[in-house]
Amino acid sequence: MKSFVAASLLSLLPSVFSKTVTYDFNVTYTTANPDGQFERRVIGINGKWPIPTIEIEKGDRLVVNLVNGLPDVETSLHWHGLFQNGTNAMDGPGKVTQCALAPGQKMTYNFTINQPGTYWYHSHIKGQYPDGIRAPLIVRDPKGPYAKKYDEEVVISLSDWYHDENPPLLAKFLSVGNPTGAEPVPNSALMNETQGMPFHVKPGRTYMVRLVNMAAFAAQYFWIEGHTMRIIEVDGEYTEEAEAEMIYLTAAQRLSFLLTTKNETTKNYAIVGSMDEDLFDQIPDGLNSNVTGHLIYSAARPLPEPAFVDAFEPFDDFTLVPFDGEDLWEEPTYTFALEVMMDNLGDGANYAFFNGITYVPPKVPTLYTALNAGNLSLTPEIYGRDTNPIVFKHHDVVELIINNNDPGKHPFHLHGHTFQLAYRSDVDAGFFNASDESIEFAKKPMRRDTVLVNPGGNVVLRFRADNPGVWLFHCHIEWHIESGLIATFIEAPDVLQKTQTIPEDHLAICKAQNLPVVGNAAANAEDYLDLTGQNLSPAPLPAGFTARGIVALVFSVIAAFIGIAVITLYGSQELKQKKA
Ligand SMILES: *[C@@H]1O[C@H](CO)[C@@H](O)[C@H](O)[C@H]1NC(C)=O
Ligand SMILES: *[C@@H]1O[C@H](CO)[C@@H](O)[C@H](O)[C@H]1NC(C)=O
Ligand SMILES: *[C@@H]1O[C@H](CO)[C@@H](O)[C@H](O)[C@H]1NC(C)=O
Ligand SMILES: *[C@@H]1O[C@H](CO)[C@@H](O)[C@H](O)[C@H]1NC(C)=O
Ligand SMILES: *[C@@H]1O[C@H](CO)[C@@H](O)[C@H](O)[C@H]1NC(C)=O
Ligand SMILES: *[C@@H]1O[C@H](CO)[C@@H](O)[C@H](O)[C@H]1NC(C)=O
Ligand SMILES: *[C@@H]1O[C@H](CO)[C@@H](O)[C@H](O)[C@H]1NC(C)=O
Ligand SMILES: *[C@@H]1O[C@H](CO)[C@@H](O)[C@H](O)[C@H]1NC(C)=O
Ligand SMILES: [Cu+2]
Repeated sequence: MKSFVAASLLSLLPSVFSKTVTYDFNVTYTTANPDGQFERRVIGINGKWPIPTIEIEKGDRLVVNLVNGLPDVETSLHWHGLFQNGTNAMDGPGKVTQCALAPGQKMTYNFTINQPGTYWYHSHIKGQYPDGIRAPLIVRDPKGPYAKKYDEEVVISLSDWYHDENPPLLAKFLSVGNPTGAEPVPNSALMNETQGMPFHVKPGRTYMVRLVNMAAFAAQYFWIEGHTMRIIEVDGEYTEEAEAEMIYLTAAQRLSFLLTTKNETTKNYAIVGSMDEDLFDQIPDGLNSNVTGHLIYSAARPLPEPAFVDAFEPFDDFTLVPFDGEDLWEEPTYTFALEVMMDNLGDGANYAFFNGITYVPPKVPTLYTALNAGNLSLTPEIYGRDTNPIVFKHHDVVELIINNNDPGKHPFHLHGHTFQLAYRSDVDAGFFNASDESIEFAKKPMRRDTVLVNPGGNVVLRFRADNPGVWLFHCHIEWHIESGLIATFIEAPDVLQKTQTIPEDHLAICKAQNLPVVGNAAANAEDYLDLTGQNLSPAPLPAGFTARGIVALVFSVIAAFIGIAVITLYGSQELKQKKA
């Protein structure tokens, strides 16, 4: 009897002690020079950059009172990796779960966090977070399985940095002048938003190091000279301990490891991050893809330069095993494939596609459509052709196959869930072949929310549709978000209608901008099946044009301009007129 009382008291403790952590954030411009090469305008919070790391404990409520103090552009915040289970409206992407905040507008994000682990938050408005509005979000777990195995914890972010602001880079990237879709290459790699980060350690101790890659584009290889890392978490999911000498972290991925320091303090060690140059179409002269920090045992001793490594041989995250030992979810009830492709459209620019569709935002945030569509909410068409809508029923076991028909690496991210990585092919394996019996799925697959897909390869992911809501699935290379590599998953909208509503201050954001809050993707609230006037991507290229043709064309237009090949001008005029 006594022990029963004690146990039930204990189970009450979390709710008794859970607290509300409140931040007041005014998004503002400021200046910074994180790589020591160039001072530029950045997007900060409350006049400061880097912006605050959010720290909270599992079970706590996070309240962020957000003001858009930028005079000229809109903003919103997304809490990367948090499931927002029951609070879909707090997820953050503009035109998906809310209207973006116009200059001067304010709203409150307010939700509880029941997941421990390493996360981050960033603006989810086109191309904005590379300009600085990104930081770690740490959910501590004093009762977690590894809590007693380390003495201290510390966060280290990895990122990339551009000297130019995103809007002009984007205009050049997504234009007829860049028909091959070459992504702007960062100027520098950063570690903790700086270079030369000092990490002072004590001998004979164990640290839990939380790594977060907040880059716009670059994945990084990461290692600490003379030390082994013991991986215990990826993207908020605990794993069985796994030893690694080198880690590969794509944009948006996180990973925690235990690091036991040496007993001697006679030497310091380089901590190295190295951007994956495979991602870059060309390596600009003078680019240093590396960033160095130091594990400092003794401030009196020298800080060594990193040694060169001959080959990058990082730990393969596919081999990780979840700490809870959960088996592969068998017998999917909903299986579908997304084919990744890059191609030009009629405006000559290079776009990214899932199954032939490049994402274009709807007129009404997709969540608002789902909540107001009655029993038509299960009909994908109402969400608009180019939002790439896919509807799941409650408790579906979803199997998502990604076939990468592109020679680039892509880190795909799902909002609202972690997924099991059942299978990942090698480079150039082609499309996933379900009848190939030599393919073996992981029996206890690692779960995470962002996964690397190899060039020309495929992955098979599984998750349960147990979180009613509207969740984006997209590549986390910011350039590819901008060129449309996004699909919209609408999960159990019928259940959503019975359980969730939109806070008044969110609706007020839209209303003050005269943006519709009901209706289908075309803002038609009378007839949800009539999509007349919906936002659509540019029309396809006229038959016979190829990316190469456009390169030749652009070149000849320049030539024509200087009076050599006047005739090709006709070609370019035709191209412009075909733009939808
Ligand atoms: C936010 O910052 C901007 C720019 O500094 C300032 O003009 C504005 O008054 C601030 N708003 C609030 C509510 O603090
Ligand atoms: C946050 O939401 C909770 C639960 O709905 C509510 O009690 C609380 O007042 C809200 N806080 C703010 C600052 O809006
Ligand atoms: C990295 O930056 C974060 C946020 O400012 C800080 O909490 C952390 O201690 C830094 N890490 C190291 C190793 O200094
Ligand atoms: C460091 O010292 C501790 C305690 O004396 C010992 O248990 C441990 O094995 C030593 N570690 C190394 C790497 O020598
Ligand atoms: C960056 O590090 C890699 C791996 O050690 C090395 O191959 C490369 O030369 C380094 N780059 C520079 C500019 O030092
Ligand atoms: C949807 O709801 C309408 C009106 O509430 C009803 O007439 C119609 O039969 C329903 N359709 C389906 C497919 O359930
Ligand atoms: C898929 O695998 C089956 C069985 O190995 C094989 O017969 C078939 O040719 C494969 N299909 C493709 C498109 O490779
Ligand atoms: C969401 O919460 C429900 C219980 O309310 C739970 O069954 C489900 O597993 C949760 N889903 C996620 C993704 O957290
Ligand atoms: Cu991509």
